[in-house]
Amino acid sequence: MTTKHSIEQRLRELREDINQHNQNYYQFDAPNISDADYDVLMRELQQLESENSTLITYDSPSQRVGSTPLASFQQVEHQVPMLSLDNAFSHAEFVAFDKRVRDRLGILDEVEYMIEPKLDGLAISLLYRDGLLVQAATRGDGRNGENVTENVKTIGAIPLSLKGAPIPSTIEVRGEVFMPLDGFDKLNQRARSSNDKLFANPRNAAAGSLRQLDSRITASRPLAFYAYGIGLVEGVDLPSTQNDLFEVFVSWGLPVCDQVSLASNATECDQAFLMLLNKRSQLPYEIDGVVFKVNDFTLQKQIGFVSRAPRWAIARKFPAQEKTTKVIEIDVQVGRTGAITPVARLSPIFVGGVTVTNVTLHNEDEMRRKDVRVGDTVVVRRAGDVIPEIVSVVLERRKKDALPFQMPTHCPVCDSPVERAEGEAVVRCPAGLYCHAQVKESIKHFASRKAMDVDGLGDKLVEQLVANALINTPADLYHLSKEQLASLERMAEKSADNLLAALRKSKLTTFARFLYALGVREVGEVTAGSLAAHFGTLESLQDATLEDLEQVPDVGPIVAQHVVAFFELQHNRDVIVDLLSLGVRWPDVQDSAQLRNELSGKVFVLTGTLSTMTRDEAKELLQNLGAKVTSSVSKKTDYVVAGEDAGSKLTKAIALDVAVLSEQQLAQLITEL
Ligand code: D41
Repeated sequence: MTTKHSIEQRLRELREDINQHNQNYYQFDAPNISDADYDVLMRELQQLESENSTLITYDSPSQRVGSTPLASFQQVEHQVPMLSLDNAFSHAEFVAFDKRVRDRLGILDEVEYMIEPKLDGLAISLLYRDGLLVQAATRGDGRNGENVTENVKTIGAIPLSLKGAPIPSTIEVRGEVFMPLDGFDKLNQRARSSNDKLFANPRNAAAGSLRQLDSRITASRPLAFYAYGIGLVEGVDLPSTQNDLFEVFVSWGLPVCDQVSLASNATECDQAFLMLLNKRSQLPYEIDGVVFKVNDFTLQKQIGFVSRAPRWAIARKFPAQEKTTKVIEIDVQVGRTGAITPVARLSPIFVGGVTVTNVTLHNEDEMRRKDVRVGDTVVVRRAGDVIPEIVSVVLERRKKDALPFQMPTHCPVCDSPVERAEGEAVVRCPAGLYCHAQVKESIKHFASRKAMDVDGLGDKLVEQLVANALINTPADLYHLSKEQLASLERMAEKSADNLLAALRKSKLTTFARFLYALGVREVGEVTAGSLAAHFGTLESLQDATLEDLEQVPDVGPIVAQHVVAFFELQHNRDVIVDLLSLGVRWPDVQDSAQLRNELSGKVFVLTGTLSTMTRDEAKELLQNLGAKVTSSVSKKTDYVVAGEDAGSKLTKAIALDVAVLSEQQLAQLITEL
């Protein structure tokens, strides 16, 4: 007969076994059990627990499967702020860092550094009380993060309870949550086969996975974790170096990176950097640099930190990554303004954290300079968050019969003969809105976030709508019926309703947004804002002459010509009449001459939470009134608008004697204009 005692005994065994297997797998990368056998243990545990629910413990491995979705993440304050890392981009910058460290310490010769790969994931803080994981929070702004405990508990690499002795009564363990490359590839393969959106890189995948409100989704994502630091600690004496801290982490069952080392001086740091750079492509996870930390905690304390980063640590970033791959095809794309750009289709290549399959070659001149041909082996570069580019062709590997690329003489979409204006590098299809490609692109632009902001109208949908001849101009969007929408591929009634609601909502806009949405050549967001502020009404803009237009700040003769040419076209005037009759409208723009005296050119910084609008809305409002809105406070700032819970920006404003306005004072300032 099974007694309560024997059940407890078996539960304990199962939990210990499973925890040990988890540690073997995640920490030592040495599983000694098959996935199937692991599942058998897990199922037995779950079965026993479901029959004896009073015996479920907080840290049982069964608690990792995720639970019902949250409505939102709570904010949590970090007991000790999570600092960030300063960067060095060269050996010289690292040497300067080392010199600063030694100068501060008065050490003439050498300082020992701990060297850690810089994992490309998200920093996280784990709070253990009496050995139990009670809270996990993202870094946020370093002081307040989001409570992601439910999600973090699903990460197998993170122990739900610390083991060994002595265990601190309280400890915040800091480390990086990341997605190993094999897991990332599998996740994207899965996404591809179910036609879901692919993740751009492992970092985004890790961030997206951790930010799920439904922890069951997080549980299905292959996340991992390495510990590298601590916040608050109580009830235990810490070791005296960063290197020893790693050993203590391991003794508690926390995973740490095994590619760490010690260096006794700057020269050895440089060697270690080059070693890791070399190893980078063989590592099972993405790293984007190397972190150097003064190893001795006493020295760290002496050196201290500045507001957001310790002075005793630095991250040296890797240079831009380059890889070679093959050009499968060179297509040409027709943009919104008819510009025809060659696009190289590449054999997919993982470089600088993303898989690259298309690279635009901008224009014919660049194409000629680089002389990229179909079948060529090319060097692809991606630095940081920059758009990937083809650096050069590996000429030794060019096939003898490879032919130079020829720009088409006719538009690949509407077959009009292409044109190249004198002095311009770009070849264009002159057909304007008679060309389907340009229709599609201009409608996509019209609906985009900074234009009319039609939520949920993606590129694919616009393409379908144009291809099925349901729309031909931006105004046609507002003629669409629910039946028409619901008849499209991958559109159900609900999504049709949502889109119609989004379209209705988009009709109330601002004059500046409307102008930008029209897609006049050379009229970007900023110029649209200037035009709106200057002319105030559509009528006066439409009637403006070249001379009138050139009065506007940052409008030159070329922009002026494009504006005049746009409004001269009957087709454009018709579309505008159509849009207005369908209910597109905006509040009156205030008298511009008056505004120019009051707010124009004034520099605002918004901080904290506003109660009557979002910060983005406030920003738009101020910009429409001719003010500038920037993100950091300096002597050049005229006003800081401080909402609820304003933090460091407010402190800085006070320190610099910059005028601080409450939300109410801002409202008053605007109404008094
Ligand atoms: O691997 C990393 N991404 C990493 C990040 C690391 N190995 N060490 C780090 N150490 C720190 C300090 C020195 C401030 C404790 C870090 C980070 N910070 C960090 N990452 C993102 C914000 C801060």
